[in-house]
Amino acid sequence: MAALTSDPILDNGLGVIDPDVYFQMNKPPANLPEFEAKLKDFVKLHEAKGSRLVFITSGGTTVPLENQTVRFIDNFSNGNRGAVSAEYFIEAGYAVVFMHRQFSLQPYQRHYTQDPNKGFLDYLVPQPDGSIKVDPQYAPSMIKVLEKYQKAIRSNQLLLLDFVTLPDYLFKLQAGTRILAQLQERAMYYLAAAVSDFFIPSQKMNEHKIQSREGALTLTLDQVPKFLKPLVSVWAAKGLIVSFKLETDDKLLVPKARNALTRYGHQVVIGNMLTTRKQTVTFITKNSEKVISLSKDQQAKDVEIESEIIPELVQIHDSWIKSGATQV
Ligand code: PAZ
Repeated sequence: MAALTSDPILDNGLGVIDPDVYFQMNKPPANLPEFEAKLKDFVKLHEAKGSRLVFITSGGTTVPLENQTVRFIDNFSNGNRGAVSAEYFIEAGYAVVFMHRQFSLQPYQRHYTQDPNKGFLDYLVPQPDGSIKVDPQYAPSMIKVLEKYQKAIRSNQLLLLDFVTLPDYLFKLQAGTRILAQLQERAMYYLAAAVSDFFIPSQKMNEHKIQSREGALTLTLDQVPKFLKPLVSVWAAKGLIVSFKLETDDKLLVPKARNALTRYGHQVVIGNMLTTRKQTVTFITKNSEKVISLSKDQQAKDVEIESEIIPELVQIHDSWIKSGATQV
């Protein structure tokens, strides 16, 4: 880690540091070499096979408040969007790198890990001979999920990689997108993780646990550098880049999504509102805007909106590979 001798280079006069400076000033996660090795093997395999690959980010980043972290800031995301999407991408024939917040929802497993009234053991029944079986009431649906999961694993279509903190995420995003860059247009980046916009640089953080005897706690957070900029223009320049934009004020959603597209120059922003994100999304490209909503009937049948998002993206990716353009 480079020593900080003066103010960091600011990229816009608003106090936001340049992404390169961020990487010089912060320590990479200890498991970055292992992350890179697994990803390189996976990419090599799929490069040889000619597969299309999608790099999904999923779940929320934590923002540590102390270097020896006891406390951190977190956000609401449980990784549902990413985990559901991964299943539909696999169904569409993609190899999926699933970079998720540790312990957030995972593809296939998610069907059995998010019921607040049921844990893993509640799906099992002990047998008189000492063995264990799946409770017959869950078996028919579980076997379908299990078969899909095992097929994805057997055919090497799914690589699970995790992150926890914001720096962990950022270093892995940079390393991961650079590794995938060799697949050029065949790679899609589906950035569904809820990444903090604010953080405390490690050199400004308390080393040890913040003490309550010091009274009320006032925090000053710096803005996280705009990583989409180098991702789009350098790290993954040839790939199809899909980012998500989450808002709570619907007046802001489309203007901010369009602003992100103009600012970073990537291909697709999918806008969603916090309260309706499972029913409605808005696809925004340079020349188009398209709302995808589940009908009442689809909602009653528990149709997942990702079953409509992913085919739409596959079409855009077809066009991106053929002509380097997105036509929706
Ligand atoms: O993980 P989840 O299913 O609970 O939520 C998904 C989501 C809302 C985090 C995602 O769709 C999204 O909008 N991600 C980008 C958030 C943002 O930084 O604007």
